[in-house]
Amino acid sequence: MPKVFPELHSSPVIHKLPKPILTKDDIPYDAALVFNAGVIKHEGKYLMVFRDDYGTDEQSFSPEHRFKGIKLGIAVSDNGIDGWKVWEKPLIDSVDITDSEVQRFYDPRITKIDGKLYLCLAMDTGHGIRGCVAALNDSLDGFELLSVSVPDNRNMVLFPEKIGGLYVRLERPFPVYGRGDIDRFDLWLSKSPDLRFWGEHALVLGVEDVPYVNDKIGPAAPPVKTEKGWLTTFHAVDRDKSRGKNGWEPTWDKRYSAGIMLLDKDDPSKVLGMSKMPLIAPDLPFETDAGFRQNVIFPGGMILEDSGEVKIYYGASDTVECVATADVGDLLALCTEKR
Ligand code: M1P
Repeated sequence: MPKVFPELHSSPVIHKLPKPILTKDDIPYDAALVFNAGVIKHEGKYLMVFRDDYGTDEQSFSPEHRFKGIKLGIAVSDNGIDGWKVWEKPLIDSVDITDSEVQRFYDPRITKIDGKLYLCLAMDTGHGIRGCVAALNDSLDGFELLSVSVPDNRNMVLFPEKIGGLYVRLERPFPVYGRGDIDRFDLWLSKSPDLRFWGEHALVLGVEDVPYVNDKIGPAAPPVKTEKGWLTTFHAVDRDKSRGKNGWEPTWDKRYSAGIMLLDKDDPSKVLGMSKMPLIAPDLPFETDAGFRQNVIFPGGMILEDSGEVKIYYGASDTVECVATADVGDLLALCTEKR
């Protein structure tokens, strides 16, 4: 495993907005932590599905409170940056889940395929963490689960079109045996004829392939198509001595940054190139020194504008939702440069 880099910085090609774009103060119902959103362009607006999580104290994590009131909410903006209007009613509230096996849905990612909106969700259950693919209702007030993986798997993202006649997703199973004594989770791909049955599983990127990671990686935002191939972010975790606090606990040894790579247009299990250093690292004060769980950058949405600007949406410190921008040419250059 690579040595740990004491400091990581965002790439110079990244322009972070200096303040979060959505926080609990913007939510018209009870909210504590608003983060890890999926974002897409839809009907001329920007549509965000965000996670609104636990309270911030130890009692909220106790077995009797832990999964209560965890919601997925919807927000819409004209420009994808500000003026987010949050819907009065969440898309789902964990208190309304009727299946006693299911505890909560979280970390939504959203993709449009052939004009239809799909969500990928993590689902905590009584028997492990499962990855879901779901069809969002046209009225955006509910979803139908199309497939639910076996445990443990999460961080799924769908490609926005079929490739070679099949739907494709990236995902992050969690192997607990055979990969050493810390997490060591890798990024995988599966294919499906109908979004229900998944197969042809292939390893895309191993944790040891990323020079600034010593713990785990996982898919982040759904890939975007460019003339050179599929551009996609991933979250990348390195562990060291304490890096700030984790909720009410004084220490937290993980740091989450975002990497970027380019996948082959016709065979996205093939990595054509990858930036050797992080694309986005925690480096603003509210990312490093504040928030519920410090030093966490967790992208869930990426939009390529006609102008070549790329908007990357990310949760910071498991507390707020943020956006950064970059030029698509610069992102491609990062993935192909030889350094
Ligand atoms: O707290 C950081 C992140 O931890 C988990 O991410 P993963 O196990 O995929 O690396 C998730 O709970 C995620 O929501 C959270 O932001």
